[in-house]
Amino acid sequence: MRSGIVAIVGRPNVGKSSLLNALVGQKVSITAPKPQTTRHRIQGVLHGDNAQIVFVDTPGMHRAAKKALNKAMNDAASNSLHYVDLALFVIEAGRWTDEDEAVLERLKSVKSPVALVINKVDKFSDKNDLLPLMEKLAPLREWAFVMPLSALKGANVNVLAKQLMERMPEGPPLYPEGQVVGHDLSFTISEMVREKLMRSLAQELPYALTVETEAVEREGGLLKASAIIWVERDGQKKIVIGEDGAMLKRVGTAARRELEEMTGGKVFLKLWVRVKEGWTDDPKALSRFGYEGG
Ligand SMILES: Nc1nc2c(ncn2[C@@H]2O[C@H](COP(=O)(O)OP(=O)(O)OP(=O)(O)O)[C@@H](O)[C@H]2O)c(=O)[nH]1
Ligand SMILES: [Mg+2]
Repeated sequence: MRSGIVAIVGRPNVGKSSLLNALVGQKVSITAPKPQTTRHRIQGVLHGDNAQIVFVDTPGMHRAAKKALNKAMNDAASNSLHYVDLALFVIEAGRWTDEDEAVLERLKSVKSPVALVINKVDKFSDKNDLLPLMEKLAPLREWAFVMPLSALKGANVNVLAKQLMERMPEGPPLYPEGQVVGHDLSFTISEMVREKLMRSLAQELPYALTVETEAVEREGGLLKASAIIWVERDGQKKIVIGEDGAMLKRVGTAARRELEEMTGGKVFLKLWVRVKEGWTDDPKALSRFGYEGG
């Protein structure tokens, strides 16, 4: 039996969470077209015949670390690199930015092997167009391997999984058989609501909110949950609620539907919006909301 831990790191929006979900075959980590979607370390487990891999999805490492929340996110990503058997450095095909460069720099102090994953290759119909970037990156450090793939289309994801399984050290499974998700239902509910908010709200507003699941209880086949959407200002609260509550209703319905699909049963989800001024830069509030190092 082989088992190990693989961290998935990179700048925001390159598709790290999409890759985790593709690797383990179910949605463990939320995704959105906006950068800085993931805010915590998220574990998802791949069970093979003779191997188990615990993947750790991480927040995109970013520069504008002005607020305590940004620092907590960058720390969560950075801290995931201790004690891993391998790190996957994910970049986007055809795009190399200063933020990628900064992640590469951060990886210099990592002792475990690092593999380069070039995601979103589906955006290139002619795969020869990928070669210049691959040639540029190959000599930048020693790579365990270089793997072009598409997390979205599933291209090469199984090849990556196989490569990784062969590289894991011998050892007993870290998770019980069949368990794919590393976190509890409360966290899943908060994240699902936050994903729908990330996808529905324009511009900066998603960065001013967090979701806290207040209560979860099962009543027969029914799952009853309530969650608070915390924002920083009254004006933001109005936008999240929307005209006649339309936005909140849309977000709640979308989150409920997906939770029902996930649990296979009926879900009742109640959402509230509250204001906590300056929570994104307040270590005490961050700690209460479950952020790294808060
Ligand atoms: N075309 C294409 N889009 C992709 C692929 N993988 C991810 N995406 C899209 O890229 C966007 C970002 O994906 P995420 O998985 O949320 O990216 P992330 O790296 O986890 O982002 P952060 O959590 O913000 O750091 C989403 O709109 C995805 O649908 C891919 O292989 N091809
Ligand atoms: Mg993510």
